[in-house]
Amino acid sequence: MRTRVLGPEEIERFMDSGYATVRQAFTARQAAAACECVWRRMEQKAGIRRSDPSTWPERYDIAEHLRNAEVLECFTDRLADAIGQLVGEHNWRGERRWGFWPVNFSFGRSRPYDFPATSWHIDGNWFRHTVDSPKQGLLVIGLFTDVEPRGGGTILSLGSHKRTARVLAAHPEGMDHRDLFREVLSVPIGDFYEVTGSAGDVVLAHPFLFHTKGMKHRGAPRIISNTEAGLRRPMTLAGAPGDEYTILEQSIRRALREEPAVPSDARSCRF
Ligand SMILES: O=C(O)CCC(=O)C(=O)O
Repeated sequence: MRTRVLGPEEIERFMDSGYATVRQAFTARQAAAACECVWRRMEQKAGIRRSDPSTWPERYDIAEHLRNAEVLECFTDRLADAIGQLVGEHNWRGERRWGFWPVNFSFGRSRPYDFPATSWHIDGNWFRHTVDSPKQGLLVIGLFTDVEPRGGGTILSLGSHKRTARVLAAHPEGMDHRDLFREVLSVPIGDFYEVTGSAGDVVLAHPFLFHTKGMKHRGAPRIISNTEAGLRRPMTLAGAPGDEYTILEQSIRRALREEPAVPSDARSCRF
């Protein structure tokens, strides 16, 4: 019998908090080989040299997919299985690619460490957002370097996917991403969580989960890749009796049924 990558605890974390982690979805050796390609590309595009910290900006985004074999190899069968578990293996479009690449060298190092109140968003500025949209599927965050606490990890607002689901359900005509951000963030968000882990870990985040870049006070440059796991068709959220729902669909159905919870340490945030 085939073993599933995500156990019940991770599935429940995805439904309730909005993310599940696949530890060592690829190896540290594979991650290091992919990082060589990232450094080469940063040098070609922006003159950023690994050997010369004076060329390092606070942050740099390679806004493209990298097609090198070393990079593609990091999209392993194990990762594909975990994605299939959440969105349904036949629903996922199956595109195994990495990009884009937010590299955090020292963002916010001159200020005291805190969770930023700005740049909060969900991904997808290229489509109109609806509660059943197939475009994003998941936010896939691949860690290509180790990320220690305060080491520049992405900050998630746990549970915010539920509020996004409610806002989108109230707008069946769909929303432009900026209108969506404004409406979701018109109330304080909280339950902030910093993504840390080892090179090769992958966080599978809910497509509706608000996140932002974290400050970086420690460690070597942090390299991640953000990609999506687009779906073949819109999600089914209100099917016929007896229909089966994917975990992603179940999470949205649950969010729409539940009473909204007040997040802890909530604060006003914006895009
Ligand atoms: O750099 C990060 O950790 C987050 C980046 C991000 O969310 C984005 O650029 O969409």
